[in-house]
Amino acid sequence: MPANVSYEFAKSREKYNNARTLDEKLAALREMRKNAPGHKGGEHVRADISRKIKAVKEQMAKQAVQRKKTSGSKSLAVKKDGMGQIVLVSFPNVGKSTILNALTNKSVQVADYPFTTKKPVVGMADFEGAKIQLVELPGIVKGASAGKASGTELLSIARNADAVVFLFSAENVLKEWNVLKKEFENSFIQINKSKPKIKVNKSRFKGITIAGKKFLKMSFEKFKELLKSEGFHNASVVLEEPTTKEKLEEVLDNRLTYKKAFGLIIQKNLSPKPDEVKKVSKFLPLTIVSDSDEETVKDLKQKMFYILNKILIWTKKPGEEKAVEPIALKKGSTVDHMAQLLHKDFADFKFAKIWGSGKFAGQRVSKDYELKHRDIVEIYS
Ligand SMILES: Nc1nc2c(ncn2[C@@H]2O[C@H](COP(=O)(O)OP(=O)(O)OP(=O)(O)O)[C@@H](O)[C@H]2O)c(=O)[nH]1
Ligand SMILES: [Mg+2]
Repeated sequence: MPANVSYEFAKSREKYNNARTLDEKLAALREMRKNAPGHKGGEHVRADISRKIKAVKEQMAKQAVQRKKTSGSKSLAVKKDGMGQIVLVSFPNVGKSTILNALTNKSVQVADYPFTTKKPVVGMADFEGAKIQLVELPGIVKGASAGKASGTELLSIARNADAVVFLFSAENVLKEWNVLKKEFENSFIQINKSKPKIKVNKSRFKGITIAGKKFLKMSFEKFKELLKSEGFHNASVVLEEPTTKEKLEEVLDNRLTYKKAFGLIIQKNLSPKPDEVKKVSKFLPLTIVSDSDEETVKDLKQKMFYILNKILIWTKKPGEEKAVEPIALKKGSTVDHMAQLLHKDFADFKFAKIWGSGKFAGQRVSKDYELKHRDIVEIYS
């Protein structure tokens, strides 16, 4: 029987099982250690956590050595920079370079023929003093996911990005979307879909445990069978939404990745057909662009910032002006998250003062205060 563990422990274990990097793993393990059952029966749990921490640290050391050896080797992903990476995706000759140039200080060649851009091009767009990284991918065509026109490489860059902006020719919105949609689906990139709130984690305890059983929309026997067929003989499962067979299969398919996206209809001569716009906007919010003027640029940056799901915060020292450059945090971050990110010396700070979202300027707030976009924060350690 599994040991009786707290909700906090289960949550941190879930973080551990979902951690993608060694850093994330280590952080989650430390949290698990904090929340581990303190009673005598919890001894083996605590010992196991310690073993895992040791192993992760060893892996980190190995990786550091490996990185040194292989630095310089090519990767398909474009190295991330700024607060988030957004890929510009379209058929050839739609208007990606025009948008990239308008939003960044790039001057990529723009021309009225397909495949003007032959390699991914990176530019940084300024947003309120922070930077959004834009990557123009060379045109994507039908068959890209099977390798046509370097499609596999291009789609793997999209896969690694934080969000996607699709561009469409006004006269062919629906046709182009149908092709791009298919190529992304074939590459297991889910556009504007949310990952089901179902967590399946391998467990070192025997059997299958389930939290949130009221959400199970199939027999427990079927459920176990499906898990076993995917190699989960011992697992702990947390359900936070109605769980059908299809949803569970989706969660067990680790090829899938989820991206937020919006679409731009580039209007040159013809206007888009309203029925096509209506159909495509079921999948993507769409905006018509006919000119890269100042107002359009401002609006596009705002939309890009919005899909990155971040907030910008400025730090400040007592009696001084706010910092020039903001820091970007995930929406929903607290003062504590910010302090952890800034410096280890701030890890045990006493309190903070907030200008912006507080009730009044310089309001004293606690560690778990949720920051809002454009807040200015002073930390007292
Ligand atoms: N009228 C008008 N023409 C545009 C607009 N955006 C792009 N174009 C024209 O469309 C053509 C292609 O533009 P690019 O920006 O090179 O398109 P691209 O998607 O980068 O093209 P490839 O790199 O070849 O895939 C050029 O002739 C542009 O001048 C726009 O907003 N309005
Ligand atoms: Mg181009």
